[in-house]
Amino acid sequence: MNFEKSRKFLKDFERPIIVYHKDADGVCSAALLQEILPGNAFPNDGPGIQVSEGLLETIKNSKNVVFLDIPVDQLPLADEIDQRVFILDHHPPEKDLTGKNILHQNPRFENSEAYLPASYLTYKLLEDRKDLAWKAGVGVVGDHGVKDCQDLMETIAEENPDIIGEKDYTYENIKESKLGIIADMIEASKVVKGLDGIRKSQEILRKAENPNDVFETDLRDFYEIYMKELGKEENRFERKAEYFPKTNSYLYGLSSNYSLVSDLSNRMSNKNPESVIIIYQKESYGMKISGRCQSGRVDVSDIIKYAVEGHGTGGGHPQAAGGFVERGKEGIALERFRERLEGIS
Ligand SMILES: [Mn+2]
Repeated sequence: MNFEKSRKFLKDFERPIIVYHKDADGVCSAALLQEILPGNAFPNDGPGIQVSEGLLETIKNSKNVVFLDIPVDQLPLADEIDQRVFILDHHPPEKDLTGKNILHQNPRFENSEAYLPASYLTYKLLEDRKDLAWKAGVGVVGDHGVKDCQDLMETIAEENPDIIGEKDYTYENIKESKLGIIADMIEASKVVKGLDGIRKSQEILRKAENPNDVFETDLRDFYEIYMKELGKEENRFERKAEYFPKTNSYLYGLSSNYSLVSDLSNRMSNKNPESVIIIYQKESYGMKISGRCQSGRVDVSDIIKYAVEGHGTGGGHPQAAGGFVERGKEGIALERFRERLEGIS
């Protein structure tokens, strides 16, 4: 990726609108970019990767726009905006939007296998700010990107040795370190407070001068609520999940009011890497689904697509996928899951 080209392109950007993905990687990339380019940052506030009508208006009224960690090429809004736009993303791209007014950077244009989270890329864009490596590290661990970002982990170990722990920088080790806890704190802010939580996280990460600044904030309270809730659901899962021995699979409906489908499926899947884990949560507007099978023994993306067909959307990776079913069709999807997990078809 050509960072020099990006720096040049951004040179005449003045107080841009920065739109970042509503997760730890997005939050941290925006906080890092604000170090060199002050501007108002907004999380994408539509479903999934989309933005609301209101935010779209704000975007259109700004001279310069930056998108961080958002695959803009997969959104209809690419045709709607004609100001200068900088996109820094790492999701598998569908097309390169680079044109007269747009610079679209994604390491996958050159290497489709690259897994370099947006906060790692933003850190590289800054140049020589080793003191900020930890902020990039938070985004990287939040996005499960530790493996390909070893150089960043080494810099963090030099700058803030107490937050990274073991010398062996695997995802599992980093996840347990203070760095991993900060990433979980951001996730917790979203689970407990929704978009307002993400906005709060972004403000805190922007202002924090060192990792300890983050621990003494409201995020800590969100984290405590989140961990307690997740623990409760974990216990309930052990007692109540439907088990399908033939396929070594679990199907479980959350009782929490917090949106924990993907966090609980990650957690249960870490404990049972060989099992298929399907977690669902009924909401007033439909049902959210998250599936995992870490060993890759079964393609969960395929199972979810089958279960939601005709009544929702679903997909992702073979080992980790998600989906959504329209209100009123939850029962149909659950029956299809049971049919598949029982191993009949
Ligand atoms: Mn990301």
